[in-house]
Amino acid sequence: MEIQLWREILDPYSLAVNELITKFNHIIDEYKHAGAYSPIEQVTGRVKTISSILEKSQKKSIDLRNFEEMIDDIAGIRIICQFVEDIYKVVDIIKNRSDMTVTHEKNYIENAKKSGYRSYHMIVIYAVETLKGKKELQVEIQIRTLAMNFWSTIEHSLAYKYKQNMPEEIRERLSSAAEAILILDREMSVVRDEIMDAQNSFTIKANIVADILTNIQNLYKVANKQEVVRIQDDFFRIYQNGDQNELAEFSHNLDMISARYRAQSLR
Ligand code: 0O2
Repeated sequence: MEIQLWREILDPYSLAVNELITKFNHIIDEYKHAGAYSPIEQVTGRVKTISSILEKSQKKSIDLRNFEEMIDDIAGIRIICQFVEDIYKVVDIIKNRSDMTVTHEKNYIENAKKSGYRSYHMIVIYAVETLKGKKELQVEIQIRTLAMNFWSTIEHSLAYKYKQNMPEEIRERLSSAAEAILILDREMSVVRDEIMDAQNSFTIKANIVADILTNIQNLYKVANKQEVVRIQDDFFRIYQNGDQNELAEFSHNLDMISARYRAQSLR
């Protein structure tokens, strides 16, 4: 097949990957703006290379005329979570979306692969709009924790290096590293609530501070300078005390002062 033809076939997959990365990043933003903990930590994506498609087709005896149907991970999205519990939340989010339909699921977390690989895989049908019209594509979404991702990245490069001939010693080490990763994920789950509380209050505080700073900045344009300097000093004092409730109350009062100035400027 000519390179130009490959490009035409693979272009919509690039579009799907880009759109989905944007959409999943938007979910992270929505959680952040609501001051809530996001079950998604990071999103990446890729389109399989032509050589990798050819390699997989050969390995699985796939007729190249049917490769789009037979290879379900031409477009791949990887979602990284902090905790195992988050993975199932992301699975639910994906199942409830109206812009993709789940066709297959593989839970390699409950049923780890022989290699020790753990991850949750979903194949979804996702539609993109091209100049030739709507095209429905298969996209593989891999969802895993930071720890699982660490292991699988290392295993993937070693498996690539050794192909079928991975030395037994390395295989054993990888297997015990997979055990360690499993224990690490379990430990993390135990302290999850505490970690989430800390992260939540950090995000809420950061949002309050951002609101206060925006208000003070706007007040400089309309209010008496001395009053703004006094407000700013009050803010620094409260900020240094570190009390979140006091900061929230200060932010609320500042909102009212700003509203008063806005009303005055409209008169
Ligand atoms: P790449 O280079 O990541 O794209 P199946 O026919 O269902 O048994 P299939 O179609 O390969 O096998 O599906 P599966 O098992 O769900 O694996 C799909 C992808 O999961 C792989 O894509 C890998 O990305 C990842 N994966 C699966 N098993 C392992 C493993 O043991 N170690 C690591 N590191 N990753 C794994 P590709 O096309 O193999 O590779």
